[in-house]
Amino acid sequence: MASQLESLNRWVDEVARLTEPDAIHWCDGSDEEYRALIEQMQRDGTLIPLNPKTHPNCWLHRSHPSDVARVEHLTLVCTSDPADAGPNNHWMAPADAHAKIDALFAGCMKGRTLYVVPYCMGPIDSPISRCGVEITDSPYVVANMRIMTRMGAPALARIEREGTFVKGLHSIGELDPDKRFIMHFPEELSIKSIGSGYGGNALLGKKCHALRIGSYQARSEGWLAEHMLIVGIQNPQGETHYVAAAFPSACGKTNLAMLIPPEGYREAGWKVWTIGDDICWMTPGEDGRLWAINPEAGFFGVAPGTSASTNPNAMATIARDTIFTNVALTADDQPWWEGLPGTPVTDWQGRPYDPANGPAAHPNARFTVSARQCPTWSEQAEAAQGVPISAIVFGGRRPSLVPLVFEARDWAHGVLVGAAMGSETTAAATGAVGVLRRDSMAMKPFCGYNYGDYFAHWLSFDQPGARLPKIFHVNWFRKGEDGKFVWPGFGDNLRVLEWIIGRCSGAAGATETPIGFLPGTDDLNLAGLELDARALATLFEVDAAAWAAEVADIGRYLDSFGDRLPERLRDEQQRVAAALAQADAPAREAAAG
Ligand code: SAT
Ligand code: MN
Repeated sequence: MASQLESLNRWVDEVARLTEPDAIHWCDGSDEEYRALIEQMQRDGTLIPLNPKTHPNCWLHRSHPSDVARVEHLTLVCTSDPADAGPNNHWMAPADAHAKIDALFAGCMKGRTLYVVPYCMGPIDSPISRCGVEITDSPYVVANMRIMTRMGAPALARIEREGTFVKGLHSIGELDPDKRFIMHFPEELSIKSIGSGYGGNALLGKKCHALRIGSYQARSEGWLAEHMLIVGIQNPQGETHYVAAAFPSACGKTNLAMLIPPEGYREAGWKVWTIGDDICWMTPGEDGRLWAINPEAGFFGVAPGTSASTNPNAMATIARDTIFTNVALTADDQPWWEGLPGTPVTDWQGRPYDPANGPAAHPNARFTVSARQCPTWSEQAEAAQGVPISAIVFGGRRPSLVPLVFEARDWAHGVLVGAAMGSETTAAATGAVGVLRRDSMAMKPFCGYNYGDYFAHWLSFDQPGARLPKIFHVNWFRKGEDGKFVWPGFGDNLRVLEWIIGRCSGAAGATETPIGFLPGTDDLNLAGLELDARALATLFEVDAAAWAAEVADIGRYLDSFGDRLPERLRDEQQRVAAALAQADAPAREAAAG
């Protein structure tokens, strides 16, 4: 089956001439096709069957040990003008990039099958969705794309109707880190990736299309492609508010998307609905609100740390029909990772487990699973118009300074809060103060164009008639003087989400501070939580002098975007700096007096 679309056939022909595969297979996305792929991979050892009693239809894939994560230094954005890629991306001139990578693609599929994978990012009938075609020589990638996207005949039909699609060319090549590149050509809506079979490098629908190319498309078409989970919070009155939240890696996006309410909330009738755990596409609706879809159809989640206590919904989701990558095995072939009960006997590289070799599962071991298997999966994930977003939440790992939650005073302030977000790492060896790495909107590795232009694009949504979400910042990771987390996190984060939703509907109170609105202690439902007065003071403290230093640092960060930085954002930073200076003045006078 070739396509009715001339431009697609021509591209497949061109790629086949370059890469010289033995065979070409057009994927239809059927169950039979998936089964045949799995059987073939089981025969050649790409997949290892797991215990069919405990984990029906589950497989283990062991990647090459040097191919276990995204490779930011080999990930390039290739625009004609380097300034369009910005200081936030690695850049190469498009002609040089094509020449360099095409040399690696030459003849690389000899002895292999070339798979043509048509896919749709988002519900197949949604006007917000966008399509792509990935060409790959990896059946593992095909199987993962079938779980993570709407892949096959319906996507191809839409592509033929629309006549346009994002082109993604992928080969595992020689899996040689020295011959590995992930290149993006946003002006051509195309991606070329070679030398890696790992998720974000190889499942081109995910970070490459849905974020890097997607953010570029979104800017020219007037929408937003963001690194955000989408969760629905249903209150006891039966109303559901949708929240989109951006956090850098390893801050618990999947856990928040699948949150289980604390007991008191469950009894009162609160429910949580999962729409997405990683990517969110938002577009203004006719009513002025932002409407969002999850462009993905599955979860590509981090296994280590996932357990019945941290995320029971995730555990239920991955109990069947799941591909595990780089996990360890128990004696009876169950998948195992750090954080689970039981003992591993085989590590992620297939060696007998020996603690001297490090953790049994690779710290970035993953599960790939259909989102529909999640007990809290929402049917609204299939809604063509998307879901209306009430609140946007930014968050990072900030052991000091940043309170549990605050609300930006308006959209422009919210954009500043998103631009300033970041995570602190402690220099473990010395125990020295944390190093703060800013990661604006958690998009540092994923924004396909200059961050300065991206901030301007965010600001542009603030228009007459817009009914934009309120913007908040949360910090689950505040530590006390004893070095322990002050806030329990996980299910109790619903208390914070309740306040956030209350602010959106006008029901919840707040106190104004120079950094934004904070809940007073009476505004947050803390019933059933044991937090002493000291902990509460820490969680809601705003230290004006320390914040003044933070906002000055934010100013220096904004400077790094030079003349692409929108004036409006600089004004906003100076407004907050001035408010802090004023708040701090009485304190300084008192100290001086
Ligand atoms: O980049 S991946 O999608 O493989 C994983 C992640 O960083 O979210
Ligand atoms: Mn992610």
